[in-house]
Amino acid sequence: MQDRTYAADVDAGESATVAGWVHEIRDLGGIAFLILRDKSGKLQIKLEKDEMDDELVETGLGVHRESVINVTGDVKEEPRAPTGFELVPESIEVVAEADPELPLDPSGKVDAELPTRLDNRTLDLRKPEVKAIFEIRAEVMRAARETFRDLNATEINTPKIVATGTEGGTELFPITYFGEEAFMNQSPQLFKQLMAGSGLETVFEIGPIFRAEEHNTPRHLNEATSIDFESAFADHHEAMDAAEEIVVSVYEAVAENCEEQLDLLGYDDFDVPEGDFPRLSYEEAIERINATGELDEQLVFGDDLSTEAERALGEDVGTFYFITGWPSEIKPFYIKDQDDDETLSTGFDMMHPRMELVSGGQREHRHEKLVEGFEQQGLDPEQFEYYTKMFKYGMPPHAGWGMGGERLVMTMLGLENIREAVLFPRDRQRLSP
Ligand code: ATP
Ligand code: AMO
Repeated sequence: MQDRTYAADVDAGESATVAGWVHEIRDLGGIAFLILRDKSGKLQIKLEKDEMDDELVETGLGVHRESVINVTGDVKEEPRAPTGFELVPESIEVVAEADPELPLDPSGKVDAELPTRLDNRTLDLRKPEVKAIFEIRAEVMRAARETFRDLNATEINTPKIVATGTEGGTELFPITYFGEEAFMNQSPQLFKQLMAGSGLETVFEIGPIFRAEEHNTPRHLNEATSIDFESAFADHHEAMDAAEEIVVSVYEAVAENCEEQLDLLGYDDFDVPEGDFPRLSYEEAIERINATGELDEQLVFGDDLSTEAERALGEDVGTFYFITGWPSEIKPFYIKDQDDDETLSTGFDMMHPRMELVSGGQREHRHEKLVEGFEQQGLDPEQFEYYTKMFKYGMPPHAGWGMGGERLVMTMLGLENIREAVLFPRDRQRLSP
C-alpha cells in the first residue's frame, strides 16, 4: 500500500495513513479510542465525539474488533497513549469488516486451547507473542543458511516424492505415482550423499521430511523440517563441529536480532551456548543413565535410548552434548563402522537436555561394504541401484547430519509442544488446515 506508515514509525506533527486491524475499542463517553494493530505494533486513534464529524465517529465506533481499517490523520504526541503517540483521524475506511463472533481472541484476554489456535492460525498469529515464535523461526533459518555459507556449503533441493525409504520401512507414507507405488521422502539422506560425491562436495538442504510415525507425542510431527548437511572429505568429528557451529550461530543470531521477540516471550536473559559440547561415548552415556537410577531396567549395550533415558541423561549433563560411537547394529546401513571396531559405528546424535536434535555420522563410501550393509538390514540393494552405482565412480569419504528444525526452535524457546513451532502441523489428528 502506497504511503502507508507502520504504527511504530509514526512521528508527531506529521500526517500519516496507517493500516491494520482493530485490536480494541474503548468508548469512554465523550472520548473513545480505537487501538489499531499492525505488523510493527499498536497505535491509539482518538475519537472525540463532540469535536469530530459525526460520520467519522460513527464509522470508528461501529466497526467490530479485528476488522481491517485504513486511517488517515495527524499524529500527536500523547504521553497517556501506550506508545506515546496518537492519531487524530480525518478519515477512517473500513476495508474488511470482521464478524462480531471470533473463534479466538487475538488480544489474548481469553486463552484458547492449542487445537483452536491451530484451526485459526491467521487469528492466532495476530498475537504478538505467537507471531514472535515464527519471526524467531525465520531468523533461525536465515542464520543457519548464512553459517552454511561460511562452511562453504551449497544449498540444494532434493525430491520429496521417491521410490524407496531410507530410515526404516514402517514409517513411510505411500502414494500413487502414475499407477506406481511411491513414497513421501523421509529424509534427503541418499540424495545429499550423491551430491557430496558430485562437484558440489559440501551441501545443505532445509526442507520437509515425512514420517508416518504412529505415536502422537509433543515432539514428533508427521511432516517436519529437516536441516541437512553433507560434506565430502569430512569425517564424523568434522560433521559434529559443523552441527555445533550451526547451533551456536543460530542462538547468537536470535540473541542479537530478536530482542523484541524474546522479550514478548518472557526471556529476560537468553543463554547462548558456548560450544565445545561434551562428546560422550555411547558406553559412557548408558553408564551415566544407569547411575542416575531413574530407569526401571538397566540399559545394556545395543539398547536404543528411550525418552526416559534421554531425559535422565539430559538432566545429568545439563547442556547440549553429543553421544558418539553408537552400536553399529542400531544405526542405518549408510553409517560407516569404526575402523578399529566393527561393532561400533561412527554415528552420533546431538542432544539438547530435553531431546535429540541431530543424527549423523560418517558414511560408508566403499561400494562393496555399502551393498553388504543393505543386505544386513534386509533391504534389497537392487532397489537402491540408482544410489549405490554412484559409489563405483569415485565416491569420496563423506559425513553429515540431519537436524530437526522444529525441535531446534522448540527447545530454544522452551515450547512445550512441537506443534507450536509449526504453522500448520501434520499429526495423527490433523490434516487441515
Ligand atoms: P482529557 O481532558 O484528559 O483529555 P476528556 O475529558 O476529553 O479527557 P474523559 O472521558 O474524561 O475525556 O477521559 C477518559 C479517560 O481517558 C481519562 O482517564 C483520561 O485521562 C483518559 N484520556 C483522555 N485522553 C486520552 C488520551 N489522548 N490518551 C490516553 N488516555 C486519555
Ligand atoms: P533422524 O531420523 O534421526 O536422522 O532425523 C534427524 C533429526 O530430525 C528430527 N526428526 C523429527 N522431528 C520431528 N518429528 C519427527 N517425526 C522427526 N523425525 C526426525 C530430529 C532428528 O534428530 N538421515 C538421517 C540424518 C543423517 O544421518 O544425516 C536422519 O534422518 O531432530
